[in-house]
Amino acid sequence: MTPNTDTNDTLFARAQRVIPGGVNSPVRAFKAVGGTPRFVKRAQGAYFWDVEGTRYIDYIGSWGPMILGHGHHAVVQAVQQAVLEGFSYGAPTEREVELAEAILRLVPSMDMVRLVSSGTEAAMSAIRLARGATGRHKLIKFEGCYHGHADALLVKAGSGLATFGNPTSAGVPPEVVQHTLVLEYNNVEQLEQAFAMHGKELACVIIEPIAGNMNFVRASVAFMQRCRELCTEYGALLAFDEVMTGCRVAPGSAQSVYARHIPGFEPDMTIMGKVIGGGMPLAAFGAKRAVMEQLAPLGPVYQAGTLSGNPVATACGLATLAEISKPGFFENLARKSGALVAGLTQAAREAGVPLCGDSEGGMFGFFLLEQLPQNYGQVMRSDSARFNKLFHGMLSHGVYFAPALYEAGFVSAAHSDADIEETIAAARAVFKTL
Ligand code: KE4
Repeated sequence: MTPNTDTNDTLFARAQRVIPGGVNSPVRAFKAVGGTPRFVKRAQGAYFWDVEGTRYIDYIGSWGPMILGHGHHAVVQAVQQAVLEGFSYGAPTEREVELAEAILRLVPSMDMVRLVSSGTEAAMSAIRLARGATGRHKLIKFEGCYHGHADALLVKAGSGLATFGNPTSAGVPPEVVQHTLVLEYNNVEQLEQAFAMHGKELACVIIEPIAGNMNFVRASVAFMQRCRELCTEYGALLAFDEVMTGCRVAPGSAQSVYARHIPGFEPDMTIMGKVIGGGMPLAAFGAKRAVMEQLAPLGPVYQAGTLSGNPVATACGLATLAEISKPGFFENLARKSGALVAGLTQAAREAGVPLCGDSEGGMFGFFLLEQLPQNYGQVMRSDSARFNKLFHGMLSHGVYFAPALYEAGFVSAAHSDADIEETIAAARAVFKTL
């Protein structure tokens, strides 16, 4: 076999001839940071190697799923065994029941769950279910939160609370987003006004409880408490999009973090993905039994999928959840994420670079700002040119952060203390060049 002479550049040029932008998901194209994306040849543990043989400490981990690190032996073994039994049946399997039971043990706010193949599909289906279960059409989302690319969710704020959303993407007819109201994250006053105006027409409020699509912005406890109270008062469903935070920030996901501050706190619906599939195409949405039984084949809300509950993906997810459920797993993960953020903050301070960060479990974020932002407008005050220089500086030191300042970072169980220290040492050198 001739040695692969492809470089990242030649592969990117070749890819762009046959795939739009050379990638199968836009953020991978490095458009926000410039330069050439790294084409992954293989990955193991906390690292991946690109086609040129360069090793990177991977803080993306497939945008969250790879919480154990790449190629965990127990997961590889489970997947290898599963494929020997068949790739896909289009018929029910015990493993789907086992995974559903495992998810419900971890996230007890749900009585039932439906498995699907992507976070987009899970969020889209959850919205339809909320609308079908309440008989209402309108929904609230928040600027800066991303819930996949279903038409009704590709929407930016209208001009004020009386006007509903405008499409953020070509190809989305205005009438599709006319029921979607976009509010400012963490803005209690706006939320209360919106409910006063539209509360009885609202099917749901969908929110990223820790917004990883704004890098890392927490909903304040006060804001989350008002979301819960107003949804209850007006009969709207509170839908937690935990595709990113699910089983990533805590075993019980972000909702268990809020329950520490708000006694008895529960959302009405939960949307999950990424970690529960362990890197294979698997996501889920769930709610209390009365809501979930509105779904086909029991109820009038239709939803379906050829590969839903795929036997290989469920094997991958089950093996992953078994590992994260072991004693000490999240304590160790949180310690490493915290050490990384603290080290980056200290290194930046030594170089006179404003940087603040936050972390929860195995998810972290940092901003080239003096203070942690509370909403999208504040996040976008970041100096993008300086961030891009930081990104490429770290890349040249073999550290792979998210190629966009509004994306979160992820630490896996495979990241060692030495990896964290190497990352901080690299940052110390790069901050001096900013
Ligand atoms: P997918 O359809 O990409 O599986 O999931 C959509 C989705 C839904 N909800 C949340 C909170 C999400 O973060 C996502 C997807 N996350 C992005 C990262 N920001 C995936 C990376 C990408 O788009 O390539």
